[in-house]
Amino acid sequence: MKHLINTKALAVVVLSALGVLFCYLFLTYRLADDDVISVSHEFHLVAPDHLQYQQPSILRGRTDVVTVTPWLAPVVWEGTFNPVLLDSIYKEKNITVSATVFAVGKYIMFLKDFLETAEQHFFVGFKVHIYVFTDRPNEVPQFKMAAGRQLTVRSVPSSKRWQEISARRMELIQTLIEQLPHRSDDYVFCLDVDSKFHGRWGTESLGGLVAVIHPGYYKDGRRSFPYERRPASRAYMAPGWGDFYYCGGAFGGLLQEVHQLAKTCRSNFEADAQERIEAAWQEESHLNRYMWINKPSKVLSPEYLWQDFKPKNPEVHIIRFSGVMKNYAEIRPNA
Ligand code: UD2
Repeated sequence: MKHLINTKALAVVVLSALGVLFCYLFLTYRLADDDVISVSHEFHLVAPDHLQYQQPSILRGRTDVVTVTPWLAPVVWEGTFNPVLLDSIYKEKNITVSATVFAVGKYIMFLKDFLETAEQHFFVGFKVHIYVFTDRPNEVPQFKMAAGRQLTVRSVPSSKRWQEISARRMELIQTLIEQLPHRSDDYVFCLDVDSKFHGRWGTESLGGLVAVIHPGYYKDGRRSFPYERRPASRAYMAPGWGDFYYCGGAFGGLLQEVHQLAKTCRSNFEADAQERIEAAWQEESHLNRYMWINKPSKVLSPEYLWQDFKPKNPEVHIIRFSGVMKNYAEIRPNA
C-alpha cells in the first residue's frame, strides 16, 4: 500500500515537472519568434516595420492640461498623440467602428450636417458603420459614402417627451449591440445628432470604455456638477463623489463594454421610472454614475464635444466635434 502511494506521488511530481518544462519550451519558442502567446487585441499594439515618425519626447509635452487620470487612463488632447503612428497600428487590426445616432421628430433636420461632416472627419480611411435611429426614415438624406463606409437606418417610434427619446437610446443601443457580430476588437461610439464634426476624430479615441469630458463643467468642482443628487435614484452621486462630469452626447468603446454600460443604465433608468423618479439629466446622470464606479479606460478632452455657443478656451487647440446652437422650444416635442 505504502509502495503504491509513493509510486503515485512520484508520478504526480514527474507529470508536473513535464508540464512546467513543456510550458517553458512553448513560451520560449513563441517569444523567440517575436510573438506573444495570447493577449487581448485591445492592448496588443503592433506597429508596422520601418514606419517613420517624429521621435516622441519623454520630457516635453502638454503642460497646460492634465493628460492622465489618477487611475492612469490617458486624457486625449491635441499634442498628446501621433495620428500617423496610431492609424498604422489600428490598420493592422482591421477594425470596424460603428456609430449610433438618433434623429427622432424634428431632430432629423440635424442629420444631414452630422453625416456629411462625419464623412470628412470621423475615422477616415477605416471601416465605419453608422446606425441612424429615426421615426422619419424617408427623410434620411441620401449621399454617397466612401468605400468601406455604410449607413443603416432603423425605425423607432416617436415620442411626446424629449426626455424619453433621449433616455430610450440606452435600450436601443443595448439591443443593437446584441444583434451585431461580436468581434473582440470592434468599437462603437454613441453620438448626439445635433452636432457637427470640425476636425479629426480617429484612432486616438479608441479604448475599452471611453468617456468625454463635458465642455460646460471641466473647470468646476465636483460639488457643482449637475449629477443626480436624490439618494432614491439609482443615478445618485453624493457631494464628495465624482471624478469629472461626462457628456451623455458622446461615449463609446469596445462593443462588450458599451453593451454593459447601456444595459446597466437602461435597467437603472427603468427601475427608477417604476418608482416615478427621472434622474436630473436622464441617461447622462446614469452614465455619470456608471463611470464613477466603472472608470473609463480612455478619457477624451472637451475637444471631442464642444458647444458652438461657447468661445474656444486657450487649452482647447482644436474643436473636433461640437453641438450646434438650437432653439429648444422649436425642435422638442415638449420644450
Ligand atoms: C444633453 C446631452 C444629451 C443628453 C441630454 C439629457 C450633451 C452634449 N448632450 O443634451 O446627450 O444626455 O442632455 O437627456 O452632452 N433626440 C431626438 N429627438 C428629440 C430629442 C432628442 O432625436 O426630440 C436625440 C438626439 O439625438 C439628441 C439627443 O437625443 O441629440 C439628446 O437630446 P438633446 O440634444 O435635446 O439633449 P440636450 O441638449 O439637453
